[in-house]
Amino acid sequence: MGKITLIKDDITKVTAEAIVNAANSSLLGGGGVDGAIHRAGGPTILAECQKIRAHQGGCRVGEAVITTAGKLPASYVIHTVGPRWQDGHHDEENLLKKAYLSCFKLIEEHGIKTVSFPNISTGIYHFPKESAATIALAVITQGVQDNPGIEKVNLVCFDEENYRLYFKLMGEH
Ligand code: AR6
Repeated sequence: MGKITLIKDDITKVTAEAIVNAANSSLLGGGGVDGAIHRAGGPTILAECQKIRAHQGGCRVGEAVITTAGKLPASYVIHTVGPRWQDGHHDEENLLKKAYLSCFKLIEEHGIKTVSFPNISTGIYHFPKESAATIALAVITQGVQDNPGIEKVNLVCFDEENYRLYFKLMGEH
């Protein structure tokens, strides 16, 4: 866990080479962390998202796209789309895993060394937080092991409940 740091903060305030956004398939922004990232980063991020939309028609659940980061303290924003929780029988766990994995694919392709993740799907998409944290930690731990170029991963929790959960689960490793 040496390269993985737990932080309780607003992800737009944390410096890293890449910031992961919990976006939606339209890539046109929204509430939660997506809204915060577009607000803090400024209009260039949305302009790039619109170009991606024109080219490939948005971003499917479980996939990810990359833009620059505008005014954020970062070089890139990786926009991934987590699943909306329905009842647990709509492939939600696998799709959440895929969303994190898609980020690691872009991290590798772009030689990114430091990255901050929010708790994807655990807000407006209502994914149960403990299960989401378990999936996130498993994929992130593996991703860091598989890519020695990664120097630091920030797990940025905004709400107290997620922060406590991650703190507990990371203590168990
Ligand atoms: N910094 C870090 N984490 C944050 C911030 C912030 N500034 N704001 C919220 N969170 P959510 P989702 C946490 O709802 O569930 C958007 O409208 C929040 O506490 O942002 O994946 C998109 O456009 C929660 O733990 O994303 C989609 O339509 C986590 O970020 C939809 O919401 C994720 O909550 C995606 O829903």
